[in-house]
Amino acid sequence: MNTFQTRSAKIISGIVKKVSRNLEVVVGGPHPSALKLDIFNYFPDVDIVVYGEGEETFLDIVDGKNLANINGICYENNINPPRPPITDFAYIPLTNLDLVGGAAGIKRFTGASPKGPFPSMFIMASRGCFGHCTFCNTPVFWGSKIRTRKPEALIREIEWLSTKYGIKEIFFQDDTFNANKAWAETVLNLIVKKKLNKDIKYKLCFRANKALVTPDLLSLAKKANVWLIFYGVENGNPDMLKKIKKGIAVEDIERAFRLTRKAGIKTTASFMIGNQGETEDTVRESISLAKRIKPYGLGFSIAVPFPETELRRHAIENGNLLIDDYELYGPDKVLLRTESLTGEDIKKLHHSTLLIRLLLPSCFNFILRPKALYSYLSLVFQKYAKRSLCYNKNRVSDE
Ligand code: B12
Ligand code: SF4
Repeated sequence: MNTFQTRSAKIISGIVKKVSRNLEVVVGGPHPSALKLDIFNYFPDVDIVVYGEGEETFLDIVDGKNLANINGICYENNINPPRPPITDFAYIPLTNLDLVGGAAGIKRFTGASPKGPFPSMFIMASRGCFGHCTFCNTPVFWGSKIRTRKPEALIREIEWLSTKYGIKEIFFQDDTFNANKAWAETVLNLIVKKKLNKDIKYKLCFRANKALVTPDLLSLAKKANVWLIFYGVENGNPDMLKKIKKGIAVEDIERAFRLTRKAGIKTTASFMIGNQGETEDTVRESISLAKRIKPYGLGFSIAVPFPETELRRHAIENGNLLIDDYELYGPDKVLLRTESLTGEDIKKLHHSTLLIRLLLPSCFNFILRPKALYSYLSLVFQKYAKRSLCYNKNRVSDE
């Protein structure tokens, strides 16, 4: 479970226990991994927390091993020692997609936005990120050491997805595909060599660092049929980028977008609003940067104080945490204020960015899809709408 799934996970664990008190409820994922024993205070029906990577730990649990001897779990009042990070991914089998209905089941999933060719599927090719962004859960969970899978194994996975399930788009959902540039080049070169660039398109996430985004890498990505690259931009103000420890300068961002466009690859820019230190002016600078870099897709999300992040600690220390109860967390919820912005200010600024998205010429193609148009317009005018389209407590219980 992630943090936004707190309420649904609580409901589901309650249902399990209603079926039988003898069923063990195990939770894992980014949220329980951060909270560890604290999970038991929120979830009366959870028996075991798996923290960190779950592959080996969960096997030990279902094999019935004595809980005291299983690393990487919390139970009752105990936090067992952590499990060392997995370094050899070879023994992890491919996901059994037949369990979700095979090719027909995959077609029910329409792919992550911005949408490309269909059917679309994910591959996680590496784990970890060397970044230290204050708002991010990745350094907390996966650590800073990047562990990459073998390029040959990735090629086998792509071939399998293509031949068995007819996949036309693959989204490498690694946090930072170009963190290890040499490895990224090997993977892309192999895709070209094995002609897996003919019928399949790719999208991936890059960091905008000058050393990592080079014309050579981008032209290789284009050759491999990468059609879209996501960049975490976060803010257009240089001091804010330093405060959130992004490790990237505004010039690096502008350069990365310019080079990517020049290589013929589309871009998506993710910005944030409401990190500590944010002011109305810094939001304006973000909007100005968004216009300058002309992304194909653009997102402004409201900062979320995930557990164990520096953002959350800082907000608590400075009395800026507005909502503590994780059950109330969700996208588009204002959970923090800053020294100079109230929650209401942040909400208004966020609304103004939604309008900017509609007006950005480079986003027209992306936005002028009926579904996107409907959701953007609903959000922009939500304060006039009878029922908010935002994720909220009532909506979850309706579902
Ligand atoms: C890809 C991705 C997405 C994709 C997911 C597509 C998909 N169907 O797989 C999309 C784009 C849709 C997405 C959406 C969101 N995401 Co996301 N996403 C990721 C990303 C980059 C990779 C996830 C992944 O597959 N990891 C690989 C697998 C192997 O790891 P895993 O899922 O964590 O599982 C391992 C362990 O956690 C554990 N485990 C997990 N579950 C369980 C359960 C049990 C029982 C056990 C024993 C173990 C266990 O074992 C697994 C194997 O080791 C992560 C960042 C990251 N690097 O992990 C963020 C991340 C998970 N996302 C995050 C967030 C916040 C979101 C959104 C809420 C964003 C938003 N504002 O809307 C939404 C939530 C969607 C939802 N339904 O709730 C945060 C979660 C932080 C938190 N504390 O909650 C992360 C960590 C990003 C970050 N850096 O902060 N996301
Ligand atoms: S670069 Fe991305 S994944 Fe890495 S720490 Fe920063 S936000 Fe997280």
